[in-house]
Amino acid sequence: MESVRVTLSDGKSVEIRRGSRIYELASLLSVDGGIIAAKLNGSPVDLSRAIDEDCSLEWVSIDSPEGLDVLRHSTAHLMAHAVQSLFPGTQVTIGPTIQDGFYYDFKRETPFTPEEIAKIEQRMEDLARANLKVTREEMPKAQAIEMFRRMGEDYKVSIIEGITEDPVSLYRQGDWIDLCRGPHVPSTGKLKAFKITSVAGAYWRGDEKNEMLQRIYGTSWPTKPALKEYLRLVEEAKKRDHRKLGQELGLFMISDAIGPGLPIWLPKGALLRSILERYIVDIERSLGYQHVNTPQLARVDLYKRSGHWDHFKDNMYPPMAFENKEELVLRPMNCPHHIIIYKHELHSYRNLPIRLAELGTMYRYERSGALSGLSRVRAMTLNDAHIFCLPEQIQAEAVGVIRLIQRVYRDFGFKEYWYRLSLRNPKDKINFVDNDAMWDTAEEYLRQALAEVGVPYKEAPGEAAYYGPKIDVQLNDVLGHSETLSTVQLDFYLPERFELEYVDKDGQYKRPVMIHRGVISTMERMTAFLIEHHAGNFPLWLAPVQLKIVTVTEQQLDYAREVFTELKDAGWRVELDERNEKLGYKIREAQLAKIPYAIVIGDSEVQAQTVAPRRRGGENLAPMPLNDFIERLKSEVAQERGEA
Ligand code: TSB
Ligand code: ZN
Repeated sequence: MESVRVTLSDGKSVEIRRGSRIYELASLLSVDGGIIAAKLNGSPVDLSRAIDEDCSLEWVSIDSPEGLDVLRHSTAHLMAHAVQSLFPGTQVTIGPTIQDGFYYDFKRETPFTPEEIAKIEQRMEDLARANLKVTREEMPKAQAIEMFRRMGEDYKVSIIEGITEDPVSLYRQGDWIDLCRGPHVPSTGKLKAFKITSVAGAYWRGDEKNEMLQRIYGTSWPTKPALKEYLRLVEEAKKRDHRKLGQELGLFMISDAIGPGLPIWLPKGALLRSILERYIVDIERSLGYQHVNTPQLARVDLYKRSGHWDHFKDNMYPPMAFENKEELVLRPMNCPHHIIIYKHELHSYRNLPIRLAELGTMYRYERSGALSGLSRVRAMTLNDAHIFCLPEQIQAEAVGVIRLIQRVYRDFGFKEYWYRLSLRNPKDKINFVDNDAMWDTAEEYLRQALAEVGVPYKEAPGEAAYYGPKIDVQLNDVLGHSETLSTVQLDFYLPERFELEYVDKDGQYKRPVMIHRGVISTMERMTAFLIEHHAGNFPLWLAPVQLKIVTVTEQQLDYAREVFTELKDAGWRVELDERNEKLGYKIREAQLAKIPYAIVIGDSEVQAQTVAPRRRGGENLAPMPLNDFIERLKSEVAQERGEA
């Protein structure tokens, strides 16, 4: 018997008969049942793949990211199978996986009705229960084109014509077949917990000039309880969605008249934003940052010199030409502007570090499909700073920024977040500047800083900025998807490009290092996150309207106005509801607006010169003199801000 050697990911190796299937090896080694695919020499393959030569092999379990991808893609096939068996004449196009699920686009004249969707789900259940074997086959490209043409699948024909592979691989389950790279589950019975989540129109190849297709979205999980939990979280996320709450609370809007990704801050949102801005600017001043203001446009040459033009162009708006032919771009980052400020003067080692901060507005081209409310926009203002320092100051500066981030998060009420050390992809010399020694040094500094703060972190190759590695601070949303808010980036590259200098002790000119950092992130992303994190119930210190005074009748308005003025003069953000409406109605409105306190005033409060506060959640506090209430409010803010 001829045998081959398989090296497993734990370093052990086994000999098996040449031509054995991977599932045979799995049962030989009695690896557990949660395996749905494998990686053969690093490439994902089906369990039915034959092992023909010495190789390395890694198991892919159903609940790993790769396993879930296989599961979900197989569920997309199951759905397409169901659709075509129910609605002959419907053509298939593409069906990729997405976060937590998949979709499949179908060519069909009319949209699927809810009844049809229910039927599709039922048919999917039936096909899964039938436990059809899923098999892979290869076919010369020309033959595959011929086959799909005969089947009337024009889109598949055009897809195959567009790929270079020959032969192509196909997957068959029962009487249904699709072009696919795979891998897939061994049989449809592995698909146990799925649901169609929505339907939408989508253009073929995403192009508005093309015909409209019917897209069906679905989700798929290894077990029924996992599916149930996911659906529960989706409902929770919908309630907290910042786009919905932002509208209801009058915080921001997006208008087609102005453009996608260009948010408009309404009065209450603008108020919230200015609270964030003042908060962070005050702290930064106390920490030795100097604030500057620089233009949002600059000569394109500035961005050519910085390397943005080469490495970040996809995110930049094209240059605007002027009468005198000078070309200007909207800045996608603020760094080059701060660098020009640094270069404006000669610096001695004694002046460093120099910390230049700006609420810097910048513009990035983001794909329209990636835009989302305030969390991913095209016009944004970053709580930015660039620290120019000596090499021996790097660690202390980076640690200082991490500590600042921790303080801000505490004040915002964020308890769960994690650190990501974002590294280059060493093989990619295009998206990351080509200088291995520089990257190694910079990465090491950031590791040291993380070690000094003593926090755990995850490494993420390929997530660095083009100019250097970063420590990104990641926050999870309700669905467990993480997003970067704060970032600390170490940069040896831009100082080189712009020939930055300082005069050292020995009188020599030397190169400073730059740390780019954003603490609050962009005002846009932070606001989106704050809304979702607190489900619109902002902490007292952040709430755009903190207090709302409501009277039982108009009789108490004179006293209510006195209370209003006193609170306002003491710096509280307070509103007075002067309308002649029922008390219950006014209180309910204050509650819907998620205002932390309603201050109720009736005859007894006027007589006793007190106020009767009612918390957002419904709890009534005993009436008390206004000054006592103000003291309470102050200590509540102090507690929220960790100052108590
Ligand atoms: C920190 N030059 C650095 C700066 O000095 C910089 O711009 N870094 S960045 O590209 O990572 O952006 C900083 C932060 O802006 C990100 O961490 C992210 O929180 C936020 N951000 C990036 N793109 C968008 C966007 N399209 N919409 C909203 N916020 C964004
Ligand atoms: Zn920067």
